[in-house]
Amino acid sequence: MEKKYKRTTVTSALPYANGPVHIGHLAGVYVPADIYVRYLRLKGEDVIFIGGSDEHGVPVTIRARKEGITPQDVVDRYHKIIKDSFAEFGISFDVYSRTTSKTHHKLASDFFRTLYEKNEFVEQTSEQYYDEEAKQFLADRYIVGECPRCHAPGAYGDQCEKCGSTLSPEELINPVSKLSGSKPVKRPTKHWFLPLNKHQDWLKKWILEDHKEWRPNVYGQCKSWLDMDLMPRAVTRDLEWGIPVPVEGAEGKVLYVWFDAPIGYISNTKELCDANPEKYGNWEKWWKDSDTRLIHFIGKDNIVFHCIVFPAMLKAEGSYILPDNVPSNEFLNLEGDKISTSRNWAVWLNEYLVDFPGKQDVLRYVLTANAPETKDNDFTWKDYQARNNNELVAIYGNFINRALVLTSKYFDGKVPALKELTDYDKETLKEFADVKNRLEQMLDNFKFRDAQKEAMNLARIGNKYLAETEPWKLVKTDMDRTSSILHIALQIAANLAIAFEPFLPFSSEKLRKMLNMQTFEWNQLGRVDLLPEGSVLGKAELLFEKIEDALVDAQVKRLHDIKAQNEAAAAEAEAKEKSASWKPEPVKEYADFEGFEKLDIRVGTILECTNVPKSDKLLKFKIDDGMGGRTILSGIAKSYPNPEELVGKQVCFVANFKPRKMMGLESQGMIMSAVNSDGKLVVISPSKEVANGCEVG
Ligand code: B3M
Ligand code: ZN
Repeated sequence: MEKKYKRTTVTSALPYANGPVHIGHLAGVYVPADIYVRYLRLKGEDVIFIGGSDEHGVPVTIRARKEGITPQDVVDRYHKIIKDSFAEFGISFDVYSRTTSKTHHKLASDFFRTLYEKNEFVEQTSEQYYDEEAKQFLADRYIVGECPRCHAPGAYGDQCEKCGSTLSPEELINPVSKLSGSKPVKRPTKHWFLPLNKHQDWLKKWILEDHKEWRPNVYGQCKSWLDMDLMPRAVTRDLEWGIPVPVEGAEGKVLYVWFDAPIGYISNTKELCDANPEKYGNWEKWWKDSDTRLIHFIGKDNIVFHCIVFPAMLKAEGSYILPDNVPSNEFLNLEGDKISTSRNWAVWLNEYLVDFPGKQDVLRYVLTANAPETKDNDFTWKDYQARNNNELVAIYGNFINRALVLTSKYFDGKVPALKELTDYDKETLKEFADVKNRLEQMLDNFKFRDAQKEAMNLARIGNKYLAETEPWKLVKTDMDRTSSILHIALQIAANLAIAFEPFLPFSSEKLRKMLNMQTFEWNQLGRVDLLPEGSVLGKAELLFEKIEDALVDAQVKRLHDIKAQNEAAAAEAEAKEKSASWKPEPVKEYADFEGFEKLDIRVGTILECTNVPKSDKLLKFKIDDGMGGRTILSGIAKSYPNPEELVGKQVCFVANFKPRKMMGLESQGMIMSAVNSDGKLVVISPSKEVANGCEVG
């Protein structure tokens, strides 16, 4: 339902302050939110943009334990890094605060108490795992054990990272506490639950009937939840890090991070308004006035919390408005693989800024051009380079540069006069008449990808206009015509500065200065009298510069190296796992001596040992067998990455196997080896040197 509104509260998911942010965060949440907010601001609408760090929850405590520092140290470090990255990328929050703030602790605590006093919770005592050595209840992530589905060791109490199954700690086979390594025991503990089942009916109507306009991915996920029976959800935890549960009998318990985090949006609004009441007014109007529109920008893994759980909390409290839309993106992959913090498979914003200084807009552009609005999408460095060189530089930048340089050269840097319009001029300008409407259509519907494409189309029109009218040639013969052409080109440039502002704020600001534009409003879009004749332009600078191969090749190589490291680490872990659970094979049935005697086993010295071309399994051995020598092929290449290390060693081999051909080579026997506990093969040698060709028996 479209609603009439007076102001808009825009929130963007609060990132966990347990690591820096990467391009996936930017593409999924912060760039789209920022585009939207900048657009509304340009339109002169009343809007606030709320951000902040999510500083509670188990991941923070895990990181702290790993590094031997306090959770507060962890969040202090990453809050700063994240906040700085956002500022550098021009994410224009009105406030970026944190959930460890005093304001938030009080507000979240009061919120809980209100619901408690209104009887909106149900209390339930259940058995939970407890670590008797560490003397504390165990969060799901603190319990590991064998996965009940794929039987991999080391699965977490909430998820097996091997097979991806969602688990509960009770399902783990042989659970162990990560804190002390001891076996956890069950203990009763009381918690407060939000009975989502009580809210199911109105949620169903509110989303499935009244918000059919939500993005299909969001609507679809909500529907699959609402088609099932919703269950009460625990909103408290036995944990030390968090906001204490403010009721009696809740000692040692804190609010569940997903209960306090969305309230962080409200706390941060309050902090903003309290600090600057003249500008922002009372915080409550942003959250409790039915003339306010509330929009949450989030990633797809947060949909249920923002569309079902948080609205149920707000409704239960009673005085708040509900979100009008929750534009959620799908995921961005990197070079074909899922972005992963633990595997370091990411482009970290703080690192990007070091490697590509001043190129914030380029990344913003590429992430929007490729935004995962309706499905997961892929970021590749080649595409990044191509979009910069072929679009930003070759179209937008080239057009602006030509218009400004020609004006400076032939008209002394002053906007030349419009003398006369040709049909072609009129046709070109006509394309601009409707630009404002077209862009609004897209932006109002959160179609940022399409909107940016449309803006780039305008640049394309400008570029084509100059290419076809060729003012650099006309200047010799027809100064009047040149004057008109550049006048028009400059008006197009002014339009581009406005149209691109939400997407490429740094470049728009640069262009605004180059064009010496005083006013800068969305409403001016489509007008062709933005730069009056005679007005003096600023200095022409390049808006974008070409990105050379070396720069992106270095990034691809970095990722390549990370992948190789990850694969080596995984192989090592797998081998370790294999040896840990290894047991000798059961002994085979009795065999008779004659059977054994048929095999002719001898000792020989390895003279040469090399890889067989085009085979990753086979090694080729030249053996001194005391009888003139022989060649044997053996499938042990994976166990001996440096085959030359075997040269000079004696080995046992079966000498009387019928020769057979492999990869076009004849093998005369079989090298004997032991299969080790890690699956690797080890060749068998006599314990002291013996004569080549002697028998083993
Ligand atoms: N911190 C999860 C995340 O970063 C969570 C979002 C909270 S929004 C209130 O994906
Ligand atoms: Zn599993």
